[in-house]
Amino acid sequence: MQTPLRSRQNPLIHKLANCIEEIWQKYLDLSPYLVPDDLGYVEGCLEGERLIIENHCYQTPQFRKLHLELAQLGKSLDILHCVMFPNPEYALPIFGSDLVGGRDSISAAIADLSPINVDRSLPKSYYTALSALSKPEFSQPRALPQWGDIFSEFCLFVRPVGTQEEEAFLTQVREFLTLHCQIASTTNPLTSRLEVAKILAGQRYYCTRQQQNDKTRRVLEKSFGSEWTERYMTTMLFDCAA
Ligand code: BLA
Repeated sequence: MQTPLRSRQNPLIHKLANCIEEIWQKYLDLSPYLVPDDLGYVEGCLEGERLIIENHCYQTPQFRKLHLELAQLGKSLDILHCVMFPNPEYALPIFGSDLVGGRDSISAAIADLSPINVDRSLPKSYYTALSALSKPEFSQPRALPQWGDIFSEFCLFVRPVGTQEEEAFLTQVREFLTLHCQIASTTNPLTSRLEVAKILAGQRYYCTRQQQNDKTRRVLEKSFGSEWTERYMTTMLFDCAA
């Protein structure tokens, strides 16, 4: 068997991948999530370098899909992508994280608990818990792109410089994830169909915004072409619940 992709990736990606899975296993009641046959492990190479993608998916009572994706483009680019899609019966924010970089350093590290209700505010329990976290300083904060209006005021988006900032990023994501899993596990489902419809609309908006990330699209298109990429971005990365 091949060695797992993460052991050949940037060390921060390897650590965050392990951290995410540990927290999921510790706090949530995981069951398997069936990934379409041809999308669990994919390799593509149209022009230039080879892109390898490894998908890890689960579901739980509160989350219709927990998605951790690891990807590697040639020797130059390592990627971690993670999204936790709540079941629409639960008024929970969407946890998302993306790490992008080379073997030696990470250029983009982002993590957020993104609100999906109409007024784009987080549930009070989240707001209180997130406000109580210490806010580490990073020397190179990054500005959100235009489509980034989905992110919360607690969104962390930086280029982490050096091991200390990398550890600070990891710690912050661990705290986001821990409080998210703890709050989600004690949240009751909605009973009103109207409320559920509103959640679905919010999740759909989140997905359409994420699908506008041209940087992701370009990497995928180079190895797999535009048709495959469109299918992948709308069914695997950011599929909107029906
Ligand atoms: C940025 N995402 C990027 C970049 C690349 C990718 C190459 C540019 C890195 C940089 O600016 O330094 C590529 N990301 C990918 C690919 C996949 C991926 C190919 O996940 C999957 C196979 N993106 C997400 C999620 C979030 C996210 C869940 O998938 C946030 C929760 C955010 N990625 C995100 C943002 C940027 C980014 C905000 C910066 C975009 C910009 O500056 O224009």
